[in-house]
Amino acid sequence: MANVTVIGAQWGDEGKGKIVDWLASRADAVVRFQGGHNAGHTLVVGDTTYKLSLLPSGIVTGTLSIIGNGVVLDPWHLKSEIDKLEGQGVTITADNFALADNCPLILPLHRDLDGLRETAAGQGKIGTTGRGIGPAYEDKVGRRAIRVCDLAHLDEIEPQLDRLCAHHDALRAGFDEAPIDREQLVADLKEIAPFVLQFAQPVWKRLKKVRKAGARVLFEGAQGVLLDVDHGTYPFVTSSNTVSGTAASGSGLGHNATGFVLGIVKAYTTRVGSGPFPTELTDEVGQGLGERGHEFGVVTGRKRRVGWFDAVLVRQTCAISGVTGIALTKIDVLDKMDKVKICTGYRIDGKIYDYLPSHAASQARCEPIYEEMEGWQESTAGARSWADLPANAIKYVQRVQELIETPVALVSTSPEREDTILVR
Ligand code: 2SA
Ligand code: MG
Repeated sequence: MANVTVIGAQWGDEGKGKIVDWLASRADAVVRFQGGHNAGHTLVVGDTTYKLSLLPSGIVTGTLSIIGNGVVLDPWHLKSEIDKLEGQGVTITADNFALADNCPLILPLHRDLDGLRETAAGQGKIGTTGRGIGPAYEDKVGRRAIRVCDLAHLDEIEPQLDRLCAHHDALRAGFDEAPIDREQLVADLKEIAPFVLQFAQPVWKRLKKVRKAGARVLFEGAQGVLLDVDHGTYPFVTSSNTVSGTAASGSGLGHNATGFVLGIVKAYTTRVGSGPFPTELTDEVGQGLGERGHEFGVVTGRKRRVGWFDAVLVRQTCAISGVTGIALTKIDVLDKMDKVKICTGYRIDGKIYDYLPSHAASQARCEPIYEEMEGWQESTAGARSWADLPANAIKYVQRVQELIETPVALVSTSPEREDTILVR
């Protein structure tokens, strides 16, 4: 196996955790390159379920795990996630975990601002995870972030704090919030600094060394391409680039490091948070899919919105992200349905589209055009070979592949590691 980059090709929650875990056992290093602790990756290994939202999935198997510079890091969350995993028997040391020293920090003031804005927006809210992701990225791009490396130099932090607080105090005043308590912030940072710094280093150097030794690197994307800040359903997106190219810039490697780009695609569609969703089902069919698929957010516990498979969107995200092949997940959730539908185009204001246009209000007016297929009454759950699948399920997979113009490389038939069909 050469390097592999795993990305979500829909709105996140495609089942990346399982596939990444499956691949991590064959990789020498696993790298997170964007997002923060807004990700929710569930790993089921034997009898144990691990829920990760920040650490790379390789951590569970002891594979070298790296958080790259493209991630925004909440240091207190890092500690609590590590403590929790250690409680489950996972060992985490500087030997198997490295953190980019140029990662921007998510501070309590970012979480405050995320919450204040969402509350103020009312019906118009984005439906964020409330973890301060957006405000932290704003400060990174606005050149006023405090980064991991600054934790080693807190005695020199005042000028940086001046810039940060000038910005945030003005914003907070607009919400009638008290200014930042600088002393408290510095005291909190001082307390957490030694814990974070034991893992901090220039990870681009570590990766360079690892690659020189011929290691296979697995890049673990979070969220999905439709949540990409450029290419997603803007403004209902997250604040990072979720496309495969970010694996390079978000870890300090050249674009040629990304290798095989594996897009994770759910056999139907889900979305958590607000924003357009052309194939959304608000009836009992959607209700059934949501229940059978256990569609609840890992981080926030929110109920996910559910709909039919949208081939238009996935064709677009595969193109945008240079997807080499897809892993089709949760096909068993479609078992025992009379008919299954696939969206093949949109009608917007009377005009037919074979892609999702950029304009937000037009996206919200998309009416899906469906193709209907016969369902299958047999169970696909736990199938481990192509021959285990019912004929109509095979037809469905083949039709998906044709419509998205990208080969299916894997089919996943349960959360279990081994319930995976290798197509090629
Ligand atoms: P944010 O918090 O600023 O990144 O939110 C902005 C939008 O991005 C969506 N988003 C997600 N969508 C799906 N899964 C995500 N991770 C968790 C999970 C979510 C959870 O895997 O279950 O537990 O709720 C994730 N993270 C961000 C978010 O819903 C907003 O639409
Ligand atoms: Mg998730």
